[in-house]
Amino acid sequence: VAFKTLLATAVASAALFAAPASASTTFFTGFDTVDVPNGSYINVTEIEGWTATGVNLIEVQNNVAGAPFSEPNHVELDSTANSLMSRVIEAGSYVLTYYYSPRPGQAASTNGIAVLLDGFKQTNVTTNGIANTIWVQQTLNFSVKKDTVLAFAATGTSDSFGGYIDSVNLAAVPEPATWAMMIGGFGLVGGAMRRRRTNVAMKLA
Ligand SMILES: [Ca+2]
Ligand SMILES: [Ca+2]
Repeated sequence: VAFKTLLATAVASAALFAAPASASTTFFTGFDTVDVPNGSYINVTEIEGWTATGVNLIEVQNNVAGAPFSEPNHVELDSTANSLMSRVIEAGSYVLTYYYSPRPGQAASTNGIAVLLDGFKQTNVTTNGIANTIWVQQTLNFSVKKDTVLAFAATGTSDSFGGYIDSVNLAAVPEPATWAMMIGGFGLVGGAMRRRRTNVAMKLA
């Protein structure tokens, strides 16, 4: 194998590492860029790329009924009634992580938060609230083949008391085809390097 071929293969492998073959959406939203007075809350139609769908808004709380996961704010989706916030993501394979807490002092029957893809429920989490927030990380792995609406929605009793979310992160993972190409690329480089070492060893002998 010519060194130029080796180099080209190595560069191709590096390029695959740097940029997955297909476009994909990544973001982090901690809901901390909106000014909310400490000990208070506001209802908004949009925050950090998320948009409220329907008449019910997104409630942004700053230490008004429990502490956030990341200071100073977190979101409650049962604002005045069960609400939903969404955004469009590109085709790709993803790992979605977010922190969930029940609202302190409220029952599991009113604290649900669901994740939806194009309106189809993927997961739903709810627990009983205690004296303060109990933040637990949630993880969802999924793949979508086209532009898709990713949404969080309040579930359970619609009564202005609901589950909380904070520190939402969407990361892209390489498609299986990309992995196969990367592994193939490394195999070529590794094989060529082994052959080259063998040649050097033979010359030395
Ligand atoms: Ca936060
Ligand atoms: Ca509720």
